[in-house]
Amino acid sequence: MSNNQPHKAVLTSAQSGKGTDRHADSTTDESAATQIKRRGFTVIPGFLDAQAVAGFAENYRDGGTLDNRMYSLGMADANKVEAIKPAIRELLDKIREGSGIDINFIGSGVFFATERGIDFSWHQDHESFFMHQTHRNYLNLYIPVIKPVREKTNLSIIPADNFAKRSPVLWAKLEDGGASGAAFREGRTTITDDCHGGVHGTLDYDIEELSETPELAAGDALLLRGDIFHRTQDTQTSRVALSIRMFNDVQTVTRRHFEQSCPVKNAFMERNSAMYERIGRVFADHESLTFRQLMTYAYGV
Ligand SMILES: O=C(O)CCC(=O)C(=O)O
Ligand SMILES: [Fe+2]
Repeated sequence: MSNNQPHKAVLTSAQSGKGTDRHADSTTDESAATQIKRRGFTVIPGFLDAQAVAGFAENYRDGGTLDNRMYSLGMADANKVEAIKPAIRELLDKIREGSGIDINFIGSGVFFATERGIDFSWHQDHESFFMHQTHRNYLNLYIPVIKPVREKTNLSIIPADNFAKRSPVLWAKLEDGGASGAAFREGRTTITDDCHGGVHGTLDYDIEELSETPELAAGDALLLRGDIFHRTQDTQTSRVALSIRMFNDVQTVTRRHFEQSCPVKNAFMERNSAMYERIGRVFADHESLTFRQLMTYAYGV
């Protein structure tokens, strides 16, 4: 997962003219819902006010670390996340109809901090896909809370429409999916399937050519679908982002999917073994169940 590829210059919204800056809505007049559906993301400037930003920044500095040896994530305070849930629900209600994304559960929050070694190359998220088995109805609300420089250390993304326009067949295969990596070497980008092993396909160009980097100030939110490829823009500044995952827990999950494995998935499972062992014990008794049932049986919640 480390970002060992040389980075090409990243297109900013101003350079690309695609309107992904904080005024995207006013310049393109496209609603958040339509943008999520068409492009896979939307930006909400000033989603958190200065006080909430300061509260999460303090929480990061004083807070705990998640027990996951794959990467070091800070843990957000549950009460602080609870306090912003009404605003999140309002946002989800606003996008539900136009995007077709139906979320009924707002999860807990983690912090991605470059000072803790976060520096990810292109990927679709892995662990959420191992757990939920789909990224349909799955969103990442990503909000920098310590952000020294607006144009640096953001999340670079591959908008769905950019991918679909250039490589429609491969994107059709990847849409709603997850647990993929993308690496450019000798003129080709290889997209690996880190759930089943092997590759999903290759691009005969650098995936970087499709990328955009919405520039975020502290408190601005990037709402990103789980199937969208993304990477750390750079690690030149010490940035901390709050990430809250939201999904639909009526989704069915199966033992068959859980048991699919490959070396990359095995590495995740070894380094976050407590969680996968709990989940594995539930699947030992159930061939399929809803995600909500899985959480109830595994954690009693
Ligand atoms: O904060 C970063 O640079 C990476 C974040 C990420 O990969 C995620 O939110 O899934
Ligand atoms: Fe990610």
